[in-house]
Amino acid sequence: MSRDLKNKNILVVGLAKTGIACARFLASKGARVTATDMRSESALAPQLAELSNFDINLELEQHNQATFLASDLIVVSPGVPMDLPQLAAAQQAGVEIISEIELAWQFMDAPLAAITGTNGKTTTTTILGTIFKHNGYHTFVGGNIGDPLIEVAEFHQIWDQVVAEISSFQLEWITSFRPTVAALLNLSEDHLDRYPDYQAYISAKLRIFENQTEEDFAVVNRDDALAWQHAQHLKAQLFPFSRKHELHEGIFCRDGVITYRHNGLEECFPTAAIRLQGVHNLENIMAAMACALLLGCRPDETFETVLCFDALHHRMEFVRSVNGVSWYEDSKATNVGSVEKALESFENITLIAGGKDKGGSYAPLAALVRERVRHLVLIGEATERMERELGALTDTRRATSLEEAVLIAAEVTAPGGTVLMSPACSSFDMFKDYEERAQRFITAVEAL
Ligand code: UMA
Ligand code: ADP
Repeated sequence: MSRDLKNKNILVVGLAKTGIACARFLASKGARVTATDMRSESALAPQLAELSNFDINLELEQHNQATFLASDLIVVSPGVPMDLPQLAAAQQAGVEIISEIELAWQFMDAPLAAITGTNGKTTTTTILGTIFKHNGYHTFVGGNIGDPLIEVAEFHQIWDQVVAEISSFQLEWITSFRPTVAALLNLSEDHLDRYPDYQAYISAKLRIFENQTEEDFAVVNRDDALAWQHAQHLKAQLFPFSRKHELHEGIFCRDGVITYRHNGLEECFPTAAIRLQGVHNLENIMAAMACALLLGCRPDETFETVLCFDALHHRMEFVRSVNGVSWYEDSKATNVGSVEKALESFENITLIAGGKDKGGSYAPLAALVRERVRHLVLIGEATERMERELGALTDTRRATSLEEAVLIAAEVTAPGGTVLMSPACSSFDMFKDYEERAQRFITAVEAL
């Protein structure tokens, strides 16, 4: 599939990873490209260097309404909010507006497996990409996971399979984006600093199924009541995965065996030798296996990959043991849903949490905090609200830095306990990103 971009006036909004890749791609297709970003030339110096060989107009430190209105097409980066007034005006004037994944889709020839959900996207996307590669497919893995999806079309390669991690932000401006297999892992509150309410976030996520037809598949978590409820009226063939229900059509786990059933065919896989820990990872594995098998992978190679797969960094990762206390780092747990899974995985916990508040409720953690968290150490902007919602349930302390939180946790945790940094918040109040937060935690724990 492709469309003619030659001599079209195209505006790229946002000039970080996504915008740079889009501007490069559009210019290479002969479009007249303008790129706009609220940041200054000096702040964008590294990004602009990547565009030095391309003829691209820049409009920096502003979003000029006239440019939006004069464009034939606008391509929006995921980090740009949908309610930007210039976008509203352009939409009203009939200018075509798309997201970068929509542009990528319009230039993609390979089957597309797209993974969304509040948690587990990166893990599932990575497992699936690895399965495809192990099956001998030339595979592109990208999207929210890091490499913009448009790169699939940029480098003139012929791909056998494309695996995309898809966020709600990326789905906001799609028009025809149509995955051959789309997976919805779960739904819980997140990004309420961007969306007016939870329903708006859910609606954005569900758009992953919007353009699918009965030829396509929707892989959905049967055990997530909300996801399952929303999946009942999809056009695509529904292919559930479950840890709790036996399924006639779908993939499920019972008594240590994963069973895949499709069109009367059955394959069984014993789980005992799987290295990836945690019930949530079993869900990620089943979702990835369903996508792979539906897209033609061989069962043996598929499961071989699963058996060899280890946890990704910063997702419930063991750091070290000190004086009988185990220290775990789960910096990627930036919402309540992911912290729930971490708390379910341990007992006798000292929980280090907090950071930049995303506007959701912490109340869903209350029962687990009461039952399993002996000490709660809070950091960052969310401290007050977390203390209000959870502080009465356990011994709760405040720290002014992550390093201080580590020292407090070391002091209060008895041998046999677990210290878990699983913040339930994003990191941007105190750190560059979740990786820096993880590294600072690891350094502080190593220093104990
Ligand atoms: N900007 C404007 N005007 C605005 C808002 C932003 O000009 O009104 C500019 C900023 O100054 C900045 C640029 O837009 O220069 C930022 O664009 P971006 O946030 O889309 O950044 P990218 O580097 O292109 O990263 C995006 C995704 N970022 C977000 O969704 C916020 C990356 O996901 C993704 O890996 C990348 O595209 C490649 O696809 C990150 C993320 O945090 C990891 N995602 C969220 C999450 O996982 O929770 C959804
Ligand atoms: P995402 O890309 O959706 O943020 P990751 O795979 O990066 O997902 O994991 C983010 C956090 O969510 C980590 O703390 C991880 O332990 C947790 N997690 C992973 N898979 C799941 C799942 N299926 N359900 C709930 N939490 C999960």
